[in-house]
Amino acid sequence: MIVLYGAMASRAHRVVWMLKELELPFEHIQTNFLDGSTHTPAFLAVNPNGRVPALKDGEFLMCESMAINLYLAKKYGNGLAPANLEEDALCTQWSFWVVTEVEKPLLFASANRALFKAESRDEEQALMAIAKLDRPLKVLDAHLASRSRHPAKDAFVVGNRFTVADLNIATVMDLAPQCGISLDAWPHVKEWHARCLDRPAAHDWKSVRFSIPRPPTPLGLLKMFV
Ligand SMILES: N[C@@H](CCC(=O)N[C@@H](CS)C(=O)NCC(=O)O)C(=O)O
Repeated sequence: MIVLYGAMASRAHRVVWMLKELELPFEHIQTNFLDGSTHTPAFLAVNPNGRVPALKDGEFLMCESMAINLYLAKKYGNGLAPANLEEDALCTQWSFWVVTEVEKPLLFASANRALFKAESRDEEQALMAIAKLDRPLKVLDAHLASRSRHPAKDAFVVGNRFTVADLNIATVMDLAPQCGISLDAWPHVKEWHARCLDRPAAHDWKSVRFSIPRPPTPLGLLKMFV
């Protein structure tokens, strides 16, 4: 039996997408990270980091959304899994890439555009964060452009099919369309992202709306995003 901890309005939605792609039944424990539920002794026994998502697969317990998705793809297979060692390396590479290069500026921009209450948003900070996205998204844009087969624009990040690499990158970038962050500057990324989000397994996320409180001090803000 698979158990997923974490509400949809959290990084747990990344794993819900993967579980649905793989058509795996699972128990969903909607642990809310905003009300202290991730810091109870019971939850800390599941994930001592006090964060969601966490996953239990039988007796096996793990955390970290990208690693969970790589595990699920490899264990439960189908075309989403890497087909060989080189694809495995590239799926890992792109999963690390998106959380180190894209996630924080995108989250910061999204918070200042939509996730913080209107009176706590700062458009200048949003624009600075969006500017930081240019370097990594140019890299992804050029990568996808080099893989596009004409006339169809059907490029994928690794191999010539949708894999865990596409899913992991696309799900980190989910906040962009929700939070009014245009991908127009990176047309191949925009087209690829829309195509990924069109997959039925990704649809649950479309209806999720949430807000996060802006930390009261600049240090709190730094701790939240850096
Ligand atoms: N790198 C982790 C980050 C997990 C994370 O920060 N989760 C947030 C919710 S989206 C959380 O649980 N925060 C609770 C806290 O920081 O106390 C992952 O990708 O799984």
